[in-house]
Amino acid sequence: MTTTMTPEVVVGVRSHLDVEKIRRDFPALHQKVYGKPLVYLDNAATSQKPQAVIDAITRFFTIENSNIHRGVHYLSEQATRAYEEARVKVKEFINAREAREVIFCRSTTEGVNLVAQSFARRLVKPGDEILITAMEHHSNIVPWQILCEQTGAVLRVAPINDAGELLLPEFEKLLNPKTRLVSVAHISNALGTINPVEQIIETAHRRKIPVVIDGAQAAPHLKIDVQQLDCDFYLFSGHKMFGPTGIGVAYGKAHLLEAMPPYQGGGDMILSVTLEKTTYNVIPHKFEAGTPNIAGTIGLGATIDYLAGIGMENIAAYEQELLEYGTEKLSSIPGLRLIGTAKKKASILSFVMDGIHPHDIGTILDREGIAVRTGHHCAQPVMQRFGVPATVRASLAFYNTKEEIDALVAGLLEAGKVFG
Ligand code: 7TS
Repeated sequence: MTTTMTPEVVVGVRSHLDVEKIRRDFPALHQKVYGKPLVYLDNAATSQKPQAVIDAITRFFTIENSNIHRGVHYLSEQATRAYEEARVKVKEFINAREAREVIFCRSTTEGVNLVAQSFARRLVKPGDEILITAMEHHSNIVPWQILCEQTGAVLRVAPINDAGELLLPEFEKLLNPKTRLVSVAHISNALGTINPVEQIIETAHRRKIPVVIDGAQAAPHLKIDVQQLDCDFYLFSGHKMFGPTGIGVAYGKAHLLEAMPPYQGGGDMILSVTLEKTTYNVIPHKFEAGTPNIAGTIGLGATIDYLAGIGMENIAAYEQELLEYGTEKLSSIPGLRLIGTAKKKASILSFVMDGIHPHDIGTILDREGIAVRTGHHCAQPVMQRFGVPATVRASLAFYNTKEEIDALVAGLLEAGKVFG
């Protein structure tokens, strides 16, 4: 079956990105694999890093390396300053009200677990409900299942349609006096769907239900404004937005974070400790036990500087152009079916081809130097919803080009010939 649907262009303006110039900032893009130029289309798994970020991390370990918040010596002061400057950069990047609402953690995954254990666990009683959607990544399913096992709460799931869009009326029907919390992805990693998070948040807030947004796939593609969204928590990972691995952000409204118990105990999260009693530090430090990922945090700050220099609106506009182009080209391939055809989509192209297993397609593309992800994308319930064991996923970033999409199409036509 051939799908002819073209996603609506979310940003109507044409982009003005100098993609060739941008590509020069990313050293990993300029290598050959199996003698072919690398075509990196696995950005939803993790993205490549600009030289400015690599340099910031190298500079930290070369010159500033020291622990933070504890030394009076020069290097420790320099490292502390750089670490806390990164927090201010994140605050500005997501337009949080205050820098202390930015908690540095390991990743989106750790952020969801933090919110589940530190915020939600105290809220729920047996029979209470947590509401998610049918398009969540395992990171936004399993921590809630663990919470339900611990507390006797029940996980409810709002359904999606065949295009991979959330059914808002069904979602609203599932909100009831037992609903204690809603947690949804801003953008689905397996389908590309951009969820109407403003509406979701408003609908839940009318019933005084707090909302957690999994922003792992949104932070690299969209301008995030947590004040405008009015979400209670917003979670994302540095490594998917061209920054380092091992560093993530858990944004939370200050009054909620202040009322929450610590997630982990250890150094730096305390004001005073006796063997009888410990007094916890103020936010954000209460949630940053132990020596954090200092280099990663400083690298994330450099990432935000880099992205700000390009402009998230420009990135979004260019990626919509790529998405439109890619959707049209892929739709013309005989036997190819796109999984995820929402009207509002980010630059993720998930698909299956008649008679060819996704892993075989991935292997053939790999030999052409084209990196895609094949499998369930840590979203097995999405695969079950669409009745496929796996998909091939090409996920595009602002350094990708139409020529790279042409290379993907050529690789897929080749796979069709080999297996067809
Ligand atoms: N939420 C979403 C929507 C994601 O796409 C991912 C990772 C996560 C949470 C977890 O992020 P982490 O940084 O904590 O691992 N998604 C993917 C992916 O699509 N392919 O590899 C990882």
